Amino acid sequence: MSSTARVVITEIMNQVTNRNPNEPEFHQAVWEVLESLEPVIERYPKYVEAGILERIVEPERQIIFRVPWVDDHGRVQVNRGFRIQFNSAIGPYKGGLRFHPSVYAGIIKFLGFEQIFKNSLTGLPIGGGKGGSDFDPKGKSDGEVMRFCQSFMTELYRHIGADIDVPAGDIGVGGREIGYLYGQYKRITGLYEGVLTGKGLAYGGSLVRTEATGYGLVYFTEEMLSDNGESLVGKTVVISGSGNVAIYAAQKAQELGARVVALSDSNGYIYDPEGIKLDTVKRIKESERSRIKNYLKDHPHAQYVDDWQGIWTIKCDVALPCATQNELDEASAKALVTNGVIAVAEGANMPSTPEAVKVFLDNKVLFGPAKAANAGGVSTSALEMSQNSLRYAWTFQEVDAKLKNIMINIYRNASQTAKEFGFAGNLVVGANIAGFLKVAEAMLAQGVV
Ligand code: NDP
Ligand code: 2IT
Repeated sequence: MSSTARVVITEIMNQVTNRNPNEPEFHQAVWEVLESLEPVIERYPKYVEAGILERIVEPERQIIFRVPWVDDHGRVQVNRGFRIQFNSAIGPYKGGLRFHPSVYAGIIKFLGFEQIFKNSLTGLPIGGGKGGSDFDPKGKSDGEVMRFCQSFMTELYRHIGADIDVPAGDIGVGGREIGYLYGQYKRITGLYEGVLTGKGLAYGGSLVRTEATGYGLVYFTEEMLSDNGESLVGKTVVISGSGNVAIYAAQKAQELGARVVALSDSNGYIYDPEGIKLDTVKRIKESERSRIKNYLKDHPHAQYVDDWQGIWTIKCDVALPCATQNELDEASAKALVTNGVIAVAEGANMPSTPEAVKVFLDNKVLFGPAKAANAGGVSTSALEMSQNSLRYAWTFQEVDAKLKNIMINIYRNASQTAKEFGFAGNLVVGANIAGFLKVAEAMLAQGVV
């Protein structure tokens, strides 16, 4: 690779680390993209001359705010709220809200940065943004969650809008939270508009949005396998997490003929060699909001292991990390390879460490990076926005068919782009370049803004 391109990206990376100290997740996400862009910089010096790289790594706007609320014991609690509006070159800011105690600016920036390229890959007109709070919904009553969401929206409402910035769910934010957030937005502004996605079906939500990230992940995986003469039929699948993404990935994988044998949460994993019974998991996670180990109460033949990372030592053909960032490290990747894994596709955002990704690529494991593989959620969010603008609702079959088509196109675009730039089979490079090119062209056309 030319040393000039390397010098350019190294300089930009140094600026990013100096400007954003102590934000390792953000640095990791930026470096992965910049490294992939070396061949683009060589071929198109115009992007460097127009300062596209310096601009794309700097969020357009970062909002940090106080979120005070009163708990069930009458005590005042204070959390920190974030919304990072990263890039609006190709559409209004779009991306989820994460409520988890680990949230700080570096997490929201890494997620917002990834979202720019993911949203571009969907082919739909959405820019990149992300937000959230260090609020921990675990163990909170519905009343506490409602009061927190109302306080959060009482600040956020002034920064968002159906044509400005459209948040959605992520870790710790599902249908319940979106409902409370929407109610407060409507109450303050008086607007009945598509300002959030992932809404309930009774008030403007889209069919398939709940299932979309998991279904999309599996459509992507099936396309990746089929392009390599394989399919999910009869395959053993391990999925980490047991939240929204993991549950619906498991459901679609089972529908397509795979056997899903494990799921996890942040404490440990369950292994059911007969195949996970999803009705039980849905009851535990969606209704009871309790722990995955309770699966054994209904299915005593299954095993529970109190070590969430141990899930990657289970022998499988396909691994779908669907919990959180950096959950799959080099040792786990090596264990998967030793056990004969043929495909890994990321449902979570940045779940594989850079060392793990290298192990997969070096060993010719089919590897679907998050930006491409988990884009089904935000794609269906964009379809929800379309339906809200039309004041119309498509059927389940219509939305599902569009989602499947989008995922197949993302796979083909990433795969084709990787080939074009001399990295055939490397979907990390392919997805980063394909996502970047559309945003870069839009930024170039719109001048220095
Ligand atoms: P949920 O809150 O529904 O579920 C999160 C799951 O991951 C839970 O099982 C949780 O376990 C586990 N988890 C969370 N943090 C950790 C941790 N630090 N260590 C181990 N396990 C952890 O979130 P989603 O399913 O929506 O999100 C999962 C991933 O998918 C995230 O990376 C998210 O960014 C990504 N994603 C989500 C999309 C969506 O539409 N929802 C779209 C695209 C990507 P526990 O209950 O113990 O915390
Ligand atoms: O990471 C993601 O793409 C999401 N959490 C979904 C974002 C969205 O706007 O639907």
